[in-house]
Parts: sequence; structure tokens; C-alpha cells
Amino acid sequence: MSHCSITRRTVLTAAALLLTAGAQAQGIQDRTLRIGTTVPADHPISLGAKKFVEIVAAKSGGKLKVKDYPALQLGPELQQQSALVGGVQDMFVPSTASLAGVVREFTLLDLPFLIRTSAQADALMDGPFGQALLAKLPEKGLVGLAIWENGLRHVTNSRHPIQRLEDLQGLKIRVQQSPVFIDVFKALKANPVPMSFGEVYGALESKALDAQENPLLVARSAKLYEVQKYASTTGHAYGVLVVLVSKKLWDKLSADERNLLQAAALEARDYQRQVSREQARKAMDDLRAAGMQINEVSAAERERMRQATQPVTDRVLQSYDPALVRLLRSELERIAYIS
Ligand code: EAX
Repeated sequence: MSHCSITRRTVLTAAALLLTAGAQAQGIQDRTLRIGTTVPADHPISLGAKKFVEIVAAKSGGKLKVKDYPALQLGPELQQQSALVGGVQDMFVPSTASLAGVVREFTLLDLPFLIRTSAQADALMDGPFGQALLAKLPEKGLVGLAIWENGLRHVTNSRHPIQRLEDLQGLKIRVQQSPVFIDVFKALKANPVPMSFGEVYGALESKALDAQENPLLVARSAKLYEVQKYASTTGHAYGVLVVLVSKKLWDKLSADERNLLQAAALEARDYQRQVSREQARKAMDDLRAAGMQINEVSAAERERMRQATQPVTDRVLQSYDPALVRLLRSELERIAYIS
């Protein structure tokens, strides 16, 4: 065996040793963690979780193994959330709407017509208001590592195109399990039905429901075009999700393991936001190709929808900590001109 191949092998072994020694020295232990998401594996939220798995494996030298479970495989949203609080599940990436039952302040993010663009969303979520919300989670047994993107929410239905405010009247529409979403669609004179995302396809297929509301990418990924004829760009809310860790697990982790998971969640955030925006540009064409009829709702009709829901926004803002509402208002002013 030649001299240089020995040196190369010695160097490689030394490097490997260093890595494991480094890992052990920094308190990275062998662990297998489970992370759940709500949407199918091809959706940018689940692609983000898959990226998180890869980054954690790379940063921990393979010692921290994360297994991802898309499409609510680990159970409905509220069940997974309580499994984290109970310490029987490690991680979950729910929509802020389903977090409303744990930390009610998250429903402030569900208020209608707050945000128009992804740049505004990033500025608000990554700014002091987003951080203030994440800081409320530990006292409830959860740790929030990052805020990921779902996107601008639009209405799909099987009855007729939504051109005007009045076209929402009487629509039996699935909404997320959030008091704000229920009140908003009541204010729009629709008939809101709160339900786990896992039941939406079946309820639309059986015609128990007429409609649902989600970013078009969710409609594509969950094949809702098979059970919905119309999509209308209401843009009535901006959907985001929180990467959660069970506090019971978090308290057992070393500082290095925590820093590693935190860094990985932020790196995967940037990745999934980018993928989400790239795919969102194609979603409308894909849904049209799949047979859906998509119409743009005019700015004038959106404004009428915003005015119809303003009493809900006013009432909700009055029922929260004034300091937090002041922060939200000043942040909304700060991001208003970001396009
Ligand atoms: O988290 O429940 C919903 O409509 C959410 O947008 C979806 O599950 C993605």
C-alpha cells in the first residue's frame, strides 16, 4: 500500500474520530426523533421537514436521527399537539390556527387581510411580534423553533365561482379549528365548519361540505381538484406554521443538541419558504390543468370582504393584551410598504 494512501486513510480516520469525539464532547447523543406534518409529502411544508431531517443528520454526524411523518400520519392536529405537551411525540409543524387552543395569541395571525405578500409575512414572523408569540409556548409545554410558510389562503368550492362578497353566502365551508376563522366566515355570511385537515377531502367528496379555504398549493397537494370545481383568489388570510418541539424532550437535550435543532429549523425554514414560493407560481396552472376553474377576485370585492370582516378584527384586537396588540399594529405599519 503506497505511502500517500496510508496518509490519506490516517487523515480520514483521524477526521472521523475527531467528528465523533467532537460530537460526544459537545453532548450530541444517539437519539431518534419523530416529526409530524399536516400535508402530503410533496408539499413544501413536508419537504421542509424532509430537509430538516437531512440537516440534523449532517450536523450531528448521524447521531440525531429524525423520522418525518407527513399527512397527519401521527394523528389529527390537536392530538399531535397534546402528544408533544405530554412528551409522547417529539416534534410537529402545525398551522398557527390549530395552536389557538394552546396559546390563544396565535389567533392574531389568523386575522383577515393582515398580510398581502410573502415578504411582509417574513418581516412580521421573523420580527419582534413573531418572536413574542414563540416566547409564549414554553409555559404551555412546547418550544417554537421557527415559523414556516403555508401561503395566502383562497376559497375553493363545488358550487360556483366566488366573484363577489355575496357569492360566499350560505356556502358550507370547512375552516381550521380557530375561533377567528369561524367568526370571519360567519361575518362573510358563509356557514363555517371547523374540522381537522385530515377529514376535508372526504367531507367534500361526500358533499357534506361545499367548500374549504387554503393556499392553492395545499389544494394541489391534497388533490382537492378531484372534489372541488372552483377556486377563487380571496386572499383572505396568510397561513404560517410553527416548528414545535416537546418541552419535555427539550429539557432533556444538551445545549449543543438544542442549538443544532434550532439552527436546522431556521435553515430548513429558508429552504421551504423558497420551495413554497417557487411551487406557488405553478399551482394555478397545475390546478387549471387538473380541471379546476380559477377566477381572480377583484381588489374592490376583496375590499368589501375586508370591510365585512372588520368587526371581527376589531373585537379580537380588543380582547388581547394591549401591549401585544400595540406591537402588532406597529409591526403592521412597519411592513405595510414591503411588497
Ligand atoms: O397546515 O388545516 C389547514 O387548512 C392547514 O392550512 C393545512 O393543514 C396546512
